[in-house]
Formats: sequence, structure tokens, C-alpha cells
Amino acid sequence: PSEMMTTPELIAQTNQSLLADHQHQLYHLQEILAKKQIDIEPVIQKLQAFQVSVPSWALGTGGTRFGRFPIGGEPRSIEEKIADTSLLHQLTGSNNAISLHIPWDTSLDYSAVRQFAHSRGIKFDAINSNTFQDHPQQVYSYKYGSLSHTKAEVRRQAIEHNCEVINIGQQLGSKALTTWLGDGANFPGQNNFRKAYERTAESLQEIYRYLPTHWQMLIEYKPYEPNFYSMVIPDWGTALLLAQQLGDQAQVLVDLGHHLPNTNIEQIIARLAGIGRLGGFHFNGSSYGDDDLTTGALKPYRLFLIFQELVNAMWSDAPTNASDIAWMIDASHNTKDPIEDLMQATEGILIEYAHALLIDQKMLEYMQEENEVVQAQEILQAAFRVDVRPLVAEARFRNKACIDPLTFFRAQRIRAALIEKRGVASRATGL
Ligand code: PSV
Ligand code: MN
Ligand code: MN
Repeated sequence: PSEMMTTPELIAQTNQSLLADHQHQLYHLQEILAKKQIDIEPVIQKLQAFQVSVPSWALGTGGTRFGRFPIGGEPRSIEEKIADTSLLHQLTGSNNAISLHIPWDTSLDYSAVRQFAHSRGIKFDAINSNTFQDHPQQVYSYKYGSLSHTKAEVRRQAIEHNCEVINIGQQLGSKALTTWLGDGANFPGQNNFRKAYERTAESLQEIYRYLPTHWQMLIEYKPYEPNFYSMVIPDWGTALLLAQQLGDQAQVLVDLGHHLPNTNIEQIIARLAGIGRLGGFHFNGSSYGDDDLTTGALKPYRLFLIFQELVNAMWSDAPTNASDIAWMIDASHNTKDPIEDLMQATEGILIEYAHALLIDQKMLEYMQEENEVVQAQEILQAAFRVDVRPLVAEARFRNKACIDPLTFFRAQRIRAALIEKRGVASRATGL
């Protein structure tokens, strides 16, 4: 009976039943690609190595400010969030880390949390500070800002919070601090733009000085929300300027949802990767703004073009290497099972990475040098139109994960088991 088997055993057994079909599709694709002089082996190996971390806050239903529709069986503690990440990783083979948000994820014993994560094969990715909302124990309010606040005592409190987050991250074995600020203004005249920037730079300097030498500081920008007239760090230019003023350990974090409509995000990626300042990336999908929907569901071609810039940067020895980047899924769910959504997001990411890996960079460069506009475009589109799902499934299979994770999750009734264990009314902490 299936209850007696461990998850890896069940995965192996299920894979056996899917193997013949899968291999048939893989060989077919291998033949097609071989005719184009593309060897699938290095592509599969790169896909196997790619890991994207899970934000602790995406494991429960997020909802919107108009409502939330809890799904039941949501993780109630860091340990349960780690357990869900570990389960996801067993199924996908591509999510070996979790990104915590403090104080949404506090614990009394971080070394125990670290041990627990280790025992489940999960690492700690960049750790997030939070000075965009007030927390029960704090003395001063962040209503008018945090690191940019006009009052020194509020800035001090926000600086100390960030240092505390670094302390926690050190206990967990994390190696990066992500700072995203809600600081800004809702109305013209409210802020002195110049001074707000200078105060922010000074506050970040203090945090930077506290940063362990092997750590990175990731600065995340966003054009609007929660402030709608001005954000102190609205764009990559401001984030880069801050990073350059701080030093080599400071880098820019790009969140797909943090751009105004029609922004050429792949060009931003190329710029930052080209100068070694791309430190982190948050995947999500958006129609309008920071929608935090499933990445790749709506704009897979843009995601592909972003990966093409990264693959090209690595190919041409640009300072930023994909393995140095903190990859994370920054999403939130109102209508889907969070774990199912994370599986879809991970698949969407790997598919576009795979597409980019099919491109003959040398040929593309030649077409660019010769101003062969049509041919250059054809190279990209030809890669994008290949159905690479068998390559992604093969990478999962070799990683001892599921050939088809979503079907496995449903067939094994995993959500029902989580509800049974944690209750139908369990709510994830955070957000
Ligand atoms: C802000 O919109 C953001 O993208 C930052 O990464 C935050 O830490 C996260 O969302 C919280 O949901
Ligand atoms: Mn983000
Ligand atoms: Mn966001």
C-alpha cells in the first residue's frame, strides 16, 4: 500500500510508469535538435544544476487586500514552511532553498531551525528585512518611512532591525540580505527627494558596514506601492547608484513585477550582468504591476529574452555568473494551491532557461555583427518555438524528482494529507 512507501520510493515507482513515454519524447527531440547541431547533454546538465528558492510567504495563500481564501493545511511555522519547501524540492529537484522574511518567520532557536532544514535538504537563501510595516514590539512607526525617515531615531531602529536580520541569517547559514523599502511619498511636496535619498544611502552604509565579508547586500527597487507619488528607490538606476556607493558586496535585485508597463527588462538584465551588479532576481508574472502571479503564464517570451541575456553574459564571460545570482520566486496566490503554483512557476522558469540554452550564441553574434536583422530574430524565435518540456522532465528525472510533479501531487492527494495533519483552518504566518 502506498502509505508504507517513502516519497522518494513513490516518486521512483511513478516515474517507472511514465518512463517509456518520456523517453520516446526525449529521443524524438534529441533527433530534431541533433539535426541542428545541438547537443542536449550540456543543456540537461545545466537545467539539473539550476535552483530557484522559495519565499516563505508563498507557501500559504496570500490573497489581496480585498480578501483571502485559505486553502487549508497551510504551514504554521518556519519548520512547516521548510517541510513544504522540502516536499516541493523532492518533486521538482529545483527548489533547494527557502528565503525567509523577518519578522514573519521568527523563531526562538535558529540553530534548531538550521538543523531541521539541513535534515530536509533545504538551504537558506537571501534573508529579507521588513521595515515597510509596523511590528508589535517596535517603538517608532514606519508610517513616514524607515531608512529614509526624517527622524534619526526611526532610521536607527530600521538600521538595527536590518543588523538583527543579518544576525539571524548568520545563524541559519544565509549569505545575503535583501532590502526592499516601502519608503516614499504619496503627495508632491511631502518629501525632499534629495534628502530622502541621502538619508537612505547613509542608513544603508551603516548596514553595509555590519555585513559579514562573505555576504551580499541586495537592493530591490520598485516604482510604486505602497507609495504612489514617489518611491525612494524606484528604479534600477537608483539601486545601482546606491550599490556603487556602498561597495562590491552591494548589488541590484530585479523583481519582474517592479517595472512600469512595457519596460525592456531584458536590457536591464544585460546592463547589470555586464557590470557584475546583478545580485538577485524575483520571478513572478504580471499584467499591470506587482501582480505576483505565476511567472511565465502570461509573458513567456519576455522570460526567455531575460534568460537569453544571462546565457549570453555567461557565454561572453561577463562578470555576473548565473550561479552567483540569488534566484527566487516572489509570488502570492489567491486562487491556486500554493505548492501547485510553485511547481508551475519552477517549470515555467526552467522551460525558458532551456530555450535560451538552445541558442547558438556564436551564430547570433555573427548575425548581429553583420546587421542581419531578420536572421537574428529568426534564431531567437526558432529556439523559443521548440517544445523543450522533455529536457526539463529529463533534468528532473536525473535529479531523482518527478517526471510529472503536478500529476504526482494530485494523485498522491498531498494537499488532503496536509489538511488532515494541520487542519482546514490553518493559516500561514506572514503577509
Ligand atoms: C515588494 O513588493 C516585494 O517584491 C519584496 O520582495 C518584498 O519583500 C516582497 O514583495 C514581500 O511580499
Ligand atoms: Mn520582490
Ligand atoms: Mn513585489
